[in-house]
Amino acid sequence: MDAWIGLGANLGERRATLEAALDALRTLPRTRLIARSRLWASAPVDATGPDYLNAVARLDTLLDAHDLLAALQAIEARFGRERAYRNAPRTLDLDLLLAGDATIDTATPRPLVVPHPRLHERAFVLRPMADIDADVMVPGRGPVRQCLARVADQRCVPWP
Ligand code: PH2
Ligand code: MG
Ligand code: MG
Repeated sequence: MDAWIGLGANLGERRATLEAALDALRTLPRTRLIARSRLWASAPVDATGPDYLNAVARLDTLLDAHDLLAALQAIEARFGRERAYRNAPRTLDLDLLLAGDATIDTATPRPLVVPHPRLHERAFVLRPMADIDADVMVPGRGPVRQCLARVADQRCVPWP
């Protein structure tokens, strides 16, 4: 499966956390990290707190979407992720953005929706995706390049 993961952090040592999380993705079982984006900085969207650093990773994995999500949540927990309230500032957020061309919306065994329901309207996801492949298709939404054209007004800048 061609899996795309969104990484975000707006608390703590954001760059170090994201780099360490990318290393954790590299060591997932039955999985290869085939590409990663640059880091991007943006203001919180639909949320409060410090600015975010975001990145995206592309995985080639034999895990299914549920096992991959469980693995992502285990990594978040390892990095001290707390879930105080929806969209609360966080040390690390790992979102399953795309699972190949699958469309999934289920509550069991754990809540899972792919494509991520808001990815097509968020520059902080689309810009790093475009670092890797601007032509990748978001099921039901079109290529990343086309989604990105509609969010050109959202400030999101490469982090040196
Ligand atoms: N994640 C959110 C809510 N808002 N804003 C930015 N800029 N970056 C994020 O990763 C982010 C957000 C919920 O996960
Ligand atoms: Mg998120
Ligand atoms: Mg999340």
